[in-house]
Amino acid sequence: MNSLRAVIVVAFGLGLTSLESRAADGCLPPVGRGEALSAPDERADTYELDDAASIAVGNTLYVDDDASAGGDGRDWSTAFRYLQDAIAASTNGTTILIAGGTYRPHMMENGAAPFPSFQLPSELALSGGYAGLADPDAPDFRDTVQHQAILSGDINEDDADGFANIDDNSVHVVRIVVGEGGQQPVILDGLTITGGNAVAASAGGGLEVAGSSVVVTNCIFIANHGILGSGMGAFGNATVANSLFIENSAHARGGGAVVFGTARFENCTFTENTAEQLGGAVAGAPNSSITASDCIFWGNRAVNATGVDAQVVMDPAGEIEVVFSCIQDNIPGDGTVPFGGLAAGNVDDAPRFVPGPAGCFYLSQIEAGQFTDSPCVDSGSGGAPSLGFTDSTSRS
Ligand SMILES: [Ca+2]
Ligand SMILES: [Ca+2]
Ligand SMILES: [Ca+2]
Repeated sequence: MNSLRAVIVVAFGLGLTSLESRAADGCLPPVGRGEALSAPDERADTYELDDAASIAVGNTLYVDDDASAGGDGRDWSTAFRYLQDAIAASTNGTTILIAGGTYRPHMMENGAAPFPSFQLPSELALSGGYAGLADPDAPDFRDTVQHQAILSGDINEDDADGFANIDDNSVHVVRIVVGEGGQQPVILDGLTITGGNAVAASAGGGLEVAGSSVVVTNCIFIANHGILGSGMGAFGNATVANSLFIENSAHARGGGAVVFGTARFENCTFTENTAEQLGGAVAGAPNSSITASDCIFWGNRAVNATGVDAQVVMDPAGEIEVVFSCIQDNIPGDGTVPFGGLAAGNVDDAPRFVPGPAGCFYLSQIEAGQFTDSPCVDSGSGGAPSLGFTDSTSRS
């Protein structure tokens, strides 16, 4: 079946959000023929971008928060304990495999890290969700929900609900900087990024794309804060696929993301993000460019907006194209979305989220056992297999 996307992973054990309570508040009950939703091993946990960047073949380093001190990162059995040590040991083309666990940017083997952020130069790839030392017989087993790799800016481990105790947090949990090796993008795959507080720097609490470019797949941006673009601030070039932006909060615009450069979103879900002005989900700055396809922008809030601007807002001097996406506007269900002539294929009905293994972001679907189909089922730009979903899941 064709499908307007959906997302995989979610935040187990983050402590900053209650998925169970959200399910009770806003999630449709999983009615229907039993379990309904995809088992973890049925989820499409990879997403192939048409023009996905390939990085130069380099060495592989291993990180696991359960590792002993003094590892060299050359294998799971000698993994680095801290992600910062792996980044420091990386060269152009290094891929860093990250086992399930929580990683905070101030921690290094020999004292505090030089930056309270994970600063990533060009041509580096971070891949999370591996079993690592939790399963010595199969450390390469990967499931980004079961073995969630959390990059957290909550340095003092004291964050609480309502963005309490975040003054001490990382300004940017992850920063993409222009490296010496070239302009190949950084790749982030299968990570949960949380606890950034960019108020001191304005944008990009979770991820700041300060220069160069980034390709993000299968990631979750949750509970980041800032003035603009609390989940992601893209000053360079960002391609984000099959990822979830949830419960990020901005004082001004772009609770989920702000774009100053260029961003392309594919198969992403934005929900429960907030902004005190406009663009609860995404905001574009003057001269920026945003393309979104097969995305869901639903249930985000902006104090100064009641219509589609509460979800997505673009400066008049920028360019935006949102197609084959589900967007909440001021008149839901009338079949039109106020994005001018660019609104091809968009849906303005509620996506009917139901809970699944990763949280309440799955689409109600008869084929998956619910009584009704989400209006987003069979609404995507292409067939599920062409979007990388090859198994029969709630998203197919
Ligand atoms: Ca671990
Ligand atoms: Ca804190
Ligand atoms: Ca409408």
